[in-house]
Amino acid sequence: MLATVLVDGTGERIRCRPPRDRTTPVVGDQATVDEVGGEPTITALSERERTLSRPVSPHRPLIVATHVDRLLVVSSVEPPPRAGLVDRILCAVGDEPIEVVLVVNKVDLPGVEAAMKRLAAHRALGYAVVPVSAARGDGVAELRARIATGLTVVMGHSGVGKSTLLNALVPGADLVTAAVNEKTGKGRHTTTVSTCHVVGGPWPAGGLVVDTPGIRAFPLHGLELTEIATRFPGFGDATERCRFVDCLHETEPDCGVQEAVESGTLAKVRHRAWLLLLERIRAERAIPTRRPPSPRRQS
Ligand SMILES: Nc1nc2c(ncn2[C@@H]2O[C@H](COP(=O)(O)OP(=O)(O)OP(=O)(O)O)[C@@H](O)[C@H]2O)c(=O)[nH]1
Ligand SMILES: [Mg+2]
Ligand SMILES: [Zn+2]
Repeated sequence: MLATVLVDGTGERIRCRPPRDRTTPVVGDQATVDEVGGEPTITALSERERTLSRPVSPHRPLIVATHVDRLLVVSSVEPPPRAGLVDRILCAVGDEPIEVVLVVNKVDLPGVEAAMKRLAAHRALGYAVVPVSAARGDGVAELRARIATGLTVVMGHSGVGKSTLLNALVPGADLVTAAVNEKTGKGRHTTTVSTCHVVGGPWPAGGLVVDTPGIRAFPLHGLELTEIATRFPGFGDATERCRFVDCLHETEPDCGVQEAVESGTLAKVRHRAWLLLLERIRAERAIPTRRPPSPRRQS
């Protein structure tokens, strides 16, 4: 399959043959292109960093893009934001230096306050929560300015209006959109492949923004429970104060996270959100609930 390469300086798009070693180029790869046998061919790809993957398969994460500067996690007033998905995505980002912006679309619909409330705990943790309406235009110009440089990836459930928002941000993007199912209120998984668009001025002065297919499930394959526990947004260095290195912050003694809740430095809702995520991931992976560690025998 040929890959499209944007040429630095001119912004020209050229169709290139993939590298000989059969690496599949992904969005954001920085490619060296040479003429090989009279055809433009990618001869080298720079090392990937700030890579965003969707952990859809236990065997192979699906790379969404690399050299990502910014991630817009899009939710909407209807269907309403799911804080659990936001947490999973944030766990996948881990400590990669990628700016995360939580976008709440469709603020032209009733129920804005309730929708914003669902992300209040994340806002309290310091994440930017940006209300927009792709349909009516609220917040669109501000968001366009925010993504005018660097590589931005747009992710979220089906039907939240990611493609509609991109159409508003990038005149001429012409992405296909579709109404959510009236009965279930869910999206129809209209977007099936990621697409990349230039925004805020011609490349390379402008930015790039990537539309992605709606998320069905975000199972965090490839991450152990303890790793997810360390990455859980808001826990910060509280996890470093746990007595057990494999602490899952449930009922273990001397747990930094439980202590942070007790002392009021960590919101109770965040601990509850963690316990819920843990329970769900255990169910998805068919991992039995761990018994609390037995107390040391007195001698
Ligand atoms: N009221 C309102 N509806 C919107 C807004 N943005 C998008 N929609 C509608 O929401 C529905 C879904 O929009 P899409 O852009 O297809 O959603 P998507 O997130 O790209 O969905 P997938 O491609 O399936 O992941 C469409 O009917 C849009 O018209 C908005 O700001 N307000
Ligand atoms: Mg779409
Ligand atoms: Zn702990």
